[in-house]
Amino acid sequence: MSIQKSYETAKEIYAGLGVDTEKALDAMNKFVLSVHCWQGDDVGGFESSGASLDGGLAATGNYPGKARTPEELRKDMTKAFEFIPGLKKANIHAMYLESDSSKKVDRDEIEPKHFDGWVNWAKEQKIGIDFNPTYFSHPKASDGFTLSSSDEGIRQFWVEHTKRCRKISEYIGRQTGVRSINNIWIPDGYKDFTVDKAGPRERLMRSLDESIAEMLDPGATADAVESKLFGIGSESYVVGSHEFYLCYVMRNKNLLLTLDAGHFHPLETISGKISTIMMFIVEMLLHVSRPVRWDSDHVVALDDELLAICQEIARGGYDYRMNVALDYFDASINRIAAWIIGCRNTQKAMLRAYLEPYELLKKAEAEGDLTKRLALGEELKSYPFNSVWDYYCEINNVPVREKWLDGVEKYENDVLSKRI
Ligand code: RNT
Ligand code: ZN
Repeated sequence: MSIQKSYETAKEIYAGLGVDTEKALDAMNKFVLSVHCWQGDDVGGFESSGASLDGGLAATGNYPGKARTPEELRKDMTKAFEFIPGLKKANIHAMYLESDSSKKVDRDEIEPKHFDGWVNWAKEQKIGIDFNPTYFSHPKASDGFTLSSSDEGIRQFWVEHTKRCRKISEYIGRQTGVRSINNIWIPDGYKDFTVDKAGPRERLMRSLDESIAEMLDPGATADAVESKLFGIGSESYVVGSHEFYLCYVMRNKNLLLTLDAGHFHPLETISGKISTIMMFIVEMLLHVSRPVRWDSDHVVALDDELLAICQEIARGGYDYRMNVALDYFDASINRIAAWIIGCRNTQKAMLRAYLEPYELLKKAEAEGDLTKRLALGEELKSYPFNSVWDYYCEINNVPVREKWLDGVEKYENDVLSKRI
């Protein structure tokens, strides 16, 4: 059966529950996914400092063909984008700067011009760019403390970095015409029993206050803060905890709160937090990731938690108050495929969420018909969502089902395998 025909059938079946598939497709046309550049080079960056990945992060695997230069990374992302439908942004880090000077540009020296390569590429791609200061893989982060450091010189160094990143994000937003979110995540914490838990948090608060004091163009940039429960080497105490940033955002209403799916207790889900937090804050950023036993940053799979996250977004009707980014890095498989799988899964989950007969389910729940709520919810799982997804891919001119894999294999043979 043709894709068009099976879509028409699916449309009819969903209409039986009062679901308008065209409306779901319209919603998908507005859904923007921020794609993290760091999947393409195992969070390496281009500072040529020789520093290896730290800050409690680890990319495992040694699949050949990782991007070694900004050109290669952008080329790889462009390739991945060929197979990902819908609106996209690119999410980059300060460590992905480009400088033509022979002298190394340190983190407290970076300027907007160091990101013109990305800006020009984004203009070609007609996409926006999100930004992240980089507080890891640097000698001044080697003792595990940055914005909360008790060494005043080091603390100031990272405050300066943060200020510069905010300006860069504003510049990017103005250049691309799409607001750029500047997401702040620091690795600060202790491996073992910590006595003074307040001190580092007081310093982090001071550093953030200093960093965000200058009001920037809200049309071009916004700041987000990302918490974490633990990292490798900070198992016992993390300065920037969920409670810390939750409270900080409550006090600084123009900040976004970032929830990373891998940054909580393994049995704790971010889907369960969204409806509460969105009642109290203006805007949220999600880092969609897949923790396996720990914050392992596995490629996002179409699993129950991803569906639950997307359902919360669709049910909440948050529109422009919710921003969705991906955050994972798997070096054990083809990196282009890793991007495509995670992106397409997130979009599939979003489409499935938009195809939910929310009003019907809500009504059953409100009327106390919990049998119907469960029955419908379960039957929905075998509704022909796939026909709508295939159709969505087709009208967006990207390969349907696994056909994208051929394109990735070709790229691996022609391009990636030559990188030795
Ligand atoms: C780390 C955070 C952070 C990073 C990226 C590279 O645990 O999730 O978002 O993964 O900034
Ligand atoms: Zn994250």
